[in-house]
Amino acid sequence: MDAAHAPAVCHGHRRRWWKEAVVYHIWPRSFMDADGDGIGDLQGIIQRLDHIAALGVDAIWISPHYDSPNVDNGYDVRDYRSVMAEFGTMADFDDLVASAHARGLRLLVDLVANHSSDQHAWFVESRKSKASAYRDYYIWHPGRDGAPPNDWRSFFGGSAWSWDELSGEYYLHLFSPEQPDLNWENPAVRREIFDLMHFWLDKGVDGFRMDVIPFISKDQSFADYPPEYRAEPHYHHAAGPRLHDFLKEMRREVLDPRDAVSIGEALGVTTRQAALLVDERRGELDMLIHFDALLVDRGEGWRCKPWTLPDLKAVFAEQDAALDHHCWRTVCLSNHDMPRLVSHFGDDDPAYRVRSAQALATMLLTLKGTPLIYMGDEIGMTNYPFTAIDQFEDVEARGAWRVAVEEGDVPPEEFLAHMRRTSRDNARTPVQWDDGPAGGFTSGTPWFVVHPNAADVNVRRDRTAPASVFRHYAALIALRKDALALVYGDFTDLEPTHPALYVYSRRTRDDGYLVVLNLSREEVVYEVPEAVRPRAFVLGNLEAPAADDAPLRLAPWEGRIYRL
Ligand code: TEU
Repeated sequence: MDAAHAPAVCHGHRRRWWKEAVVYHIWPRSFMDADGDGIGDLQGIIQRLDHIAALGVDAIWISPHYDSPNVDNGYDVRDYRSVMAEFGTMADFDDLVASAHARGLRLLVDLVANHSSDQHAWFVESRKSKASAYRDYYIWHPGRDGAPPNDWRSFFGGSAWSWDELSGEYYLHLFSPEQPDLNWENPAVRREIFDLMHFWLDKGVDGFRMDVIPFISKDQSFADYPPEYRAEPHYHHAAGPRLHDFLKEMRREVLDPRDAVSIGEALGVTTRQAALLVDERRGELDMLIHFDALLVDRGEGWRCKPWTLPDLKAVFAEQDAALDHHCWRTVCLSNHDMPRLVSHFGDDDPAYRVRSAQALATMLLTLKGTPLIYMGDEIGMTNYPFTAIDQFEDVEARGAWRVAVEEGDVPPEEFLAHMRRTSRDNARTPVQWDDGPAGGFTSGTPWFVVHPNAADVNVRRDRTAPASVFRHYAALIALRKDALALVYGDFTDLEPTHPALYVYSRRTRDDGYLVVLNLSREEVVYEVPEAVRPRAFVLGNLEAPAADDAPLRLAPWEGRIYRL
């Protein structure tokens, strides 16, 4: 059916392109280097657009491409209207938009609007004096009794307030001191942000991924954390009093008039609050990047904690209960802040790496929501074997080390054991394109370590291997294109407590699929419940099962999709 005649509603959901889309996320610094300086760039992305298009995805989101001193790799923006020099020029950006669109790929950019760089002209002016016209662009406070105004902590270690010697006040930074928080209470700041969004929409971008957007509204009493939030302050920061007003204004001023899609990064948003942010009748955001699944094995800060498959399944079940047909969501199992997908939820032992990456791909592309694929996961790239703190590049890792090991009493070995599993740097090693020097990422010296397994795990090899992660992604995406039930169908978890299997159905009134995933190293025998007797096997990561395969006999990390 052609789109013009397609019904505008499917199974109770308003049909929108971004609900049916699959999004590919690029962290430009480590994607592909075209000019040999060792740093990924926009021309590198253009060179590899055919790889992305071959996956069958519909849109690309690029992490920040703006001019930045790179204290936090681009999430500290110095100039919102220019391109980071290492990544190229504005002409390269225009080229990227045109080249992506020519392949039917939409382009989303990252909006980092909770904070800027301390080198942004606004902050440079703001800190000059209390009388500066830009003073109220940021959040200044005289402090209380010679100490910071409250107990708020930076996500990167230490107090969230820094004393500014020159102008004699504290300023707020929920992230590093080089990332001062913008003051959204000031209408001029909101105007600036909306204007720069128009600037990029004028360039042809199709929407935004919005960095820590729930943090933009601050409790103006600047009181200490309420006791119940002290251990998990992100829940406090994400519940500011004017958040919904600010988002509605942004929607009115920018997103609706330009028909731009919005994906809010939602650290600290509870599942119940999520519904308020994405209910389409309220006019705020289109969808969120939810953290409960990503953090299912995370203790405080950099610590990991044990998790079970039922814990993970409970997250998706809870989301499903909270988000009705007026709401939409993403499925995000990895990104530039998280460990590698196969190392996190799969099994990166060479014996199971490919198969478990394929099983997880099946989950990512058949759960309910718009799937976000993080670069490199489509070939099953793995965590890096870090052994010492000086191998880490990330401001978060270094800040955590300072607080835990240098100023605290955590033994270095304990810190490193956790960090190997949780560090953001795992996802930031260069994409491995082939088995040549630097994994084919650059002809120069790569800015960051290349994984030692690049000779085995690389795009060229994976795409032609008998068992390919890439081809499995492509097959799943192709299946999804023709299967509205996998997009809009009801989600039902059939075995919420099973320790190894994830079994769920996706059903509309007249169509349906059954997904059976063995997320373990053991073979599992499974009797499918009467109510969901599958009619036909559709897709799996192993040989098609025999027709009389009942009960199902699932090999380690086997994933199958059946038609109901
Ligand atoms: O991330 C916010 C965020 O969720 C992280 O602090 C995350 O919880 C942590 O890194 C997990 O280890 C966004 C960006 O995605 C991140 O790259 C930036 O550093 C951060 O905001 C500040 O802009």
